[in-house]
Amino acid sequence: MKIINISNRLPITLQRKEDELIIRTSSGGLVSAVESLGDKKNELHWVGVADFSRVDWLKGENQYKGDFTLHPIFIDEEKYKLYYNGFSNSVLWPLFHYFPSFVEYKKEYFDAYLEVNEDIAEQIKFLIGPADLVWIHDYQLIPLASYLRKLVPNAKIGFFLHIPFPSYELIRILPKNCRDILVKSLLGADLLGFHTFDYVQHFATTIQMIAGIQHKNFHLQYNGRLIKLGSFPISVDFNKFHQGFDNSEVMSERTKIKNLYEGKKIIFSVDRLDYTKGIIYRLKGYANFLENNSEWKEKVIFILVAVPSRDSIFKYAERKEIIEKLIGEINGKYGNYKWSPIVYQYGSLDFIQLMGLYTSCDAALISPIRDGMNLVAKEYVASRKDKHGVLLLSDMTGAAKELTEALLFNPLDENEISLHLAEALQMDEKEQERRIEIMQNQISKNDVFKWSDNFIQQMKSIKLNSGISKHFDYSDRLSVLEKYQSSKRCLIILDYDGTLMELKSHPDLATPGEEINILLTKLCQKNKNEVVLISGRKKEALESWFGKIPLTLIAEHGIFVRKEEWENIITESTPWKKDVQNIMERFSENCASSFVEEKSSSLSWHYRNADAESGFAQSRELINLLSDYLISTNVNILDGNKVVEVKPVQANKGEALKKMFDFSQYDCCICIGDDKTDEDMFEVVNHNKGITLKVGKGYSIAQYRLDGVSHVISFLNQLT
Ligand code: ADQ
Repeated sequence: MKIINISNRLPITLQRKEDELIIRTSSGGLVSAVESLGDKKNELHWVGVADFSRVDWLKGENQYKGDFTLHPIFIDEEKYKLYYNGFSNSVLWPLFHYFPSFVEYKKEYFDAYLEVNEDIAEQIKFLIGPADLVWIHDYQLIPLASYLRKLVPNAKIGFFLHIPFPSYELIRILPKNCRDILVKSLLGADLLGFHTFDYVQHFATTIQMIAGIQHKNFHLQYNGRLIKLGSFPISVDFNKFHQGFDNSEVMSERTKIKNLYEGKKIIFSVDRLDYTKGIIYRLKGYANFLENNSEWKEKVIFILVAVPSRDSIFKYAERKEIIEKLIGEINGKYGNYKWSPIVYQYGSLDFIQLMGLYTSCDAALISPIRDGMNLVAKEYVASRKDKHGVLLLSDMTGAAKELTEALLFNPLDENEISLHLAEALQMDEKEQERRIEIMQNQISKNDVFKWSDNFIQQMKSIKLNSGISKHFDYSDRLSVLEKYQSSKRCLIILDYDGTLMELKSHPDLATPGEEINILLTKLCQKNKNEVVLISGRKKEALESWFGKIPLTLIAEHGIFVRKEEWENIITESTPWKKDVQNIMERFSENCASSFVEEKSSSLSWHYRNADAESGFAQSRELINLLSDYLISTNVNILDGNKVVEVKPVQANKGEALKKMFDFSQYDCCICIGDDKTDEDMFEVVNHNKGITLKVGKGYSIAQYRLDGVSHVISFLNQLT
């Protein structure tokens, strides 16, 4: 089996020095995490865009001795700029980090972005075998899964987003065509991973608002496939940073730093120079601290290291200027010729230097305005084998969800930063130890190897063709008929609309004809049969159509049941109904040809006859509004096929069947339905070893699939 890792960058750099080519392997957490997945059974491959020429690669590739088979993708330089600096980093990056005013959308950026993703898919499609796992990383490659899905329909594909997935309100800022393509194309994957549950939740809401797809336990059904959403908080190589404390070079670096700043407390921060990292507010917070705590004059030093990043993009270059000016101002205002309160380095650190700083500082000040996770925070905690030091962490980072023993703060609040700095510098050692220990426990148990292993295990458990019920062919029909004939008691459960009757433009038009009445009557005449008709319809409709046939009737998705007399099996009150009806009526007024259907315990807003686009748009607004309005009520908002339905949670076809029937009394059970709500009864019937049949297309957990209503009728006729 191959694990094919795909990210924007390869895990190497290849540089030409005069006539010589030098390959260096990268040593970040992601690289080691993926490396750790390799063994005799798993071949490791890495696909990424080359930042070197094809000629250099051909000359230099055999110098690479790492664990991956590398597949550089060569892309025209101009197109790459539009894809990378353009759409990826001037649209997606700011938008997903809640900087909408920094977004510079251009159509040519988006076009290039799609083209590069399509190119990558074309170039690697031959690589993917039936047993292989494809793991795509990050926002530069959002559309890749769907391009690959078209080319290799059975590929097992996972996608992990390293940055936040923002609220739908941000996503809707993008032009409609662009946001629809982006979000739907993620559904080409089988597994979608995010750092935190917030991001998972945001994605789930977005996909419902954009594509009308509702999740069930964070599983989505799309194009006949099941897609799983999950939270996989990335982490660091805990042991590398923890054991690094005792590395002799790190020890000597630490001693040097401590000697250099003897008698002073050290505050440290390190990040890429990026506007999302909150460096300006961090500096202002520190200035506020100096202003209000003059006793710390000459007794504290802030070492701020920023690594150059995307500096050809204006917003980044601009930020650098502002930051450097501010540092000058703070040093000028608070410092003197013997002491600069800020020591600034614009450049990279190697591992020894980074560890030297992590392990010699008294506090790490990490203040992103938004950050998907933030690994610096976890590295810092892991490195403190001495259990000293204080972590000050922005509560806008993914890491803040796990590192709750940090001093958490709002990164935009200079005053809070200042107060926390004062607290950190005075914190006694016992308290430091207590906090660090709890956080180290958390990180060591959930290190980056566990992260990658979890993701891959989840991918391995993806069942191909799940949700694709088997076509009910001649031999299946025969074996079901045989089972039916040899049975002593048979429970036959039938949905109505879309199963026994074609869907009509208005519910009132779907009156059953003579043929159905005769068929149902015949089925009931066989003594061994118990025939159940289960529907979302009102009891009055079922009674008027089928009242004379000795069926068990279940109306309103299980609220009312008629064996002999009608009975209300769910007696929950519905105090929300009047208000929901008013809301729905308002939507009907605004959306021509839509209408409200009222049932005893539920309400539906139908937009089947409305203009498709505005009907859908209005339905999103309605769902949004109802979700807020009904937040602590015991109801389900069902995003159905051109209908939004509000019903009590207990009104569920599966639950009704469980309540009404003891399945062990039957040696045969046949259940047929077409709609999302029928999946609840399929679940119960499958569990009780019955036979389930889905009518029409779409995801289903039913065992078999029938093409349409006429096939249902012909099969039922065979039973009689
Ligand atoms: P980044 O935005 O790059 O990552 P982060 O998670 O903090 O942010 O990772 C930065 C890495 O670079 C750390 O390993 C750190 O040690 C290193 N680093 C930073 N400054 C450095 C310097 N001056 N010299 C040397 N090394 C330096 C993106 C997302 C994050 C997410 C990660 C992983 O934005 O939210 O946590 O991916 O998914």
